[in-house]
Amino acid sequence: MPQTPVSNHELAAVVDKAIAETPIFDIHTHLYSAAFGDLLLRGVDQLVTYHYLIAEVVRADTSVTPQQFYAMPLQQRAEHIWKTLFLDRSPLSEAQRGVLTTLQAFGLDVASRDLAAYRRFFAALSVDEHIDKVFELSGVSHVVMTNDPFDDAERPVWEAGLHTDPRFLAALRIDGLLVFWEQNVPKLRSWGYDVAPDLSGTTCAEVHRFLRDWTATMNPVYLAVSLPDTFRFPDESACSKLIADSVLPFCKESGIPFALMIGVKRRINPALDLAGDGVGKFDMRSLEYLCANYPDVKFLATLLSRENQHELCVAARKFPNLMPFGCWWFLNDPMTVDEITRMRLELLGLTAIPQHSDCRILDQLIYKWAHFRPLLAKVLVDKYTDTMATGWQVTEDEIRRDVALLLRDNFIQFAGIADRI
Ligand code: FIX
Ligand code: ZN
Repeated sequence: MPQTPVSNHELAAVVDKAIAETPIFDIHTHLYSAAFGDLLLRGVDQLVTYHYLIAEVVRADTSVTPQQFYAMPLQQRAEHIWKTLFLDRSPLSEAQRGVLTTLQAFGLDVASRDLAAYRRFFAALSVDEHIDKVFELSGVSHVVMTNDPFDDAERPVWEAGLHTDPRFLAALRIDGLLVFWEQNVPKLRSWGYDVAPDLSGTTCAEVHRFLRDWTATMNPVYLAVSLPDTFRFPDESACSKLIADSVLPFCKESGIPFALMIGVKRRINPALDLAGDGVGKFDMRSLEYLCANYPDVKFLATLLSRENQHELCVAARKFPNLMPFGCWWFLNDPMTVDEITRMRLELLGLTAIPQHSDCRILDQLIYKWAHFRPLLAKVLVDKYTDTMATGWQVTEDEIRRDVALLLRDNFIQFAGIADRI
């Protein structure tokens, strides 16, 4: 029975319903399954001390230096942020609002401003109850983790085969190879890989073997690296040579995508630690070179600079093996999410991945997606309205199909993991 076309009057409600009912596939987070123990951050004190809020609190109260802040125990840091950013002034920033959206979703009394009561609520949740509740409230079906073999706390969990939760998929993060090569050579050698700092001898073949070994252990849905705005390819750096001689041959051989996250200026203010990173505009020629010269490799890409977004869309129009994703970090704010999502739909149609959460704390899964849904809905209603103005008709099933492409199927198809979901 063919469906009746959606009227302009019905459109917004149909789009909202389709978005609300589509299980989201969150392709980049820093979350961990329960098997990883304390690596999984959760609860209101972690939520309130998110590094985005640390950057905001050191501006708001300069009487407390970053050093003094970081010397505080977690609860005291949370109380300082709660007072400074929520009580002494209204919480209007995206990260501040996110805390409140999350508390509201759990049914807590946000108007009470009672941090102690919020703590009691979260303290009563076991880790399994907490994970289940957050997946339920967030509407997310799967998250992709950020998994680092060089992390001494994480590696033993993999080696013991303890991770089994199918909602948490792995991404093999290789900053330890590409960004911190020289300092990790001793570790690689201690694990039996015959590598040398100058990449001589069997180094590149051994790095290829390392990638195969950790792929066998983690079964990652992609390889990922976060690269500075100054990243260039090809050049004479160890990073470039390892990409050319180990990573790309491995990705071609395995079919596993390579996710490039480019544009961070790490620790422009070292005193802020994780909160001290900045942003810089990247020269797109290197990404265009990679896509053009390695047509058999699938590249996921997210760029940190707002100024790079239009170039990324144009490049994606030229290279089917390039999949833009997310409104990353400093771009995950209503203004830039609207601008970038609209730009992608207008230049790429329904062939990009509009968002990822980058959550570091379990509970953020709720607010990152609760904030994104209405922004996506607004842009989609505008675009369907423009198309329908030509006389084109669209049904509810087609809108559901389109929304599923954006929130899950574009990634599942690009990564070739339909058989795992
Ligand atoms: O490189 C990355 O994965 C970045 O997302 C992180 O380093 C960053 O701290 C972050 O969490 C941004 O949202
Ligand atoms: Zn991240």
